[in-house]
Amino acid sequence: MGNYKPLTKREAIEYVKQVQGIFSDNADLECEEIGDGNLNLVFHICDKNSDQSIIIKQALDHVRIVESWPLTKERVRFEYKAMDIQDKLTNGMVPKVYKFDEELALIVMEDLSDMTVMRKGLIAGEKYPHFADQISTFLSKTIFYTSDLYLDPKEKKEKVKEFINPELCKITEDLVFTDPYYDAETNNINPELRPYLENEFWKKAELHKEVTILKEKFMTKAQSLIHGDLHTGSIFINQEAIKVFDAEFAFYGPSGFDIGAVIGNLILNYASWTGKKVSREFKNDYRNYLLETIKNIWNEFEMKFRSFWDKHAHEVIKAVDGYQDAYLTQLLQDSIGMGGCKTMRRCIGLAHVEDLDGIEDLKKRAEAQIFALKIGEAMVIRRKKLNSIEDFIKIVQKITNQ
Ligand code: SR1
Ligand code: MG
Repeated sequence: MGNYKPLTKREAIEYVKQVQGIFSDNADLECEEIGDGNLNLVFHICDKNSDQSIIIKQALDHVRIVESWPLTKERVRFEYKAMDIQDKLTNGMVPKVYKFDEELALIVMEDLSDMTVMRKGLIAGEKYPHFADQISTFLSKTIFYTSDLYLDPKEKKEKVKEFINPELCKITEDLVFTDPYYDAETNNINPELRPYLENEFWKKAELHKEVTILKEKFMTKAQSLIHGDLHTGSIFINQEAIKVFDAEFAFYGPSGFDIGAVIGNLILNYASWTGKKVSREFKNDYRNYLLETIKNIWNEFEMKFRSFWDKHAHEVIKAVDGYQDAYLTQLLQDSIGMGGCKTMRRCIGLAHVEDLDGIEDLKKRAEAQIFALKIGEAMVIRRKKLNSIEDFIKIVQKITNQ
């Protein structure tokens, strides 16, 4: 990466002009830097003559929201390679890639800004009736076909090696599984939440132990090639389709981490309605919609996963009575546990979510955060007793009605 430099808007235009086959010679290009994530530069480049547009995502050599925190630019290679695999397995559920430039640590890709970032859609109270079907397809295909259930063991181990992504994993190990459970310097704490953390949350020894068990699983269980950061801000959506993006955290990890990320982020949105000025009817209806979506995601995931297993798992695996059921029960419990950690980190840790931080009144925000923390805690503590997603839905309903 010898010639690396972060691009300016003008340089981004010059760069894209020399990429063959994107814009015509008479294109009149304009560029905006629209990155609002935690790590990267994102350039939106549009041809005023044709309305054609593309995105350049370029890695910075530090965390964008914490300039003093250096970070490998190599993450773009993991993202590019993971997108390629996800694209092939899911028949295009990721943005199209036009060019990968390792030296400049960038990917030129399809502009999907005519779709909505799902988090924003949920905050606005939008419903997406096909989401459970779409995301369960993405999850079941990427999880099954990159695992030992399907791949040749040697090929699988080569893939694990190819996707060793230690720096990005370390971010997750710290920000998701460690820092939220003590008064870490990196945390970002609503002052109205602090008394609850000091008097109750940080004293929960059982919770801390169970989160640490899940952390060890995250660090050691090379089960499938996972996206690694599959929150609702990593999904473009409209009424017809989804596109999953931002796969820079991809590595071989526990399959439940991606499923849990999706569920945990739906739970964050579920909790956020506590602090909002909406009618009781709207709130109840929208929350029911979110719970129904979670239920359908798991049930549709399970159905698809079982059918891939029945058709394509190794014969020796298929021959073991009861293994499929045991695998799926463990996966459900991992998913809910990991999802609980993803829910809690967004209330206490460095990087928050707009669902909760959009609640301006800090007292009301703390109320919603405590509600999310209680659900997150139950997800971790009670995961081992879950036999179905319906068991989990009942737990959420019970906490809601307390
Ligand atoms: C320092 S990076 C903070 C967070 O942003 C990413 O989206 C990941 O969720 C990461 O934990
Ligand atoms: Mg991201």
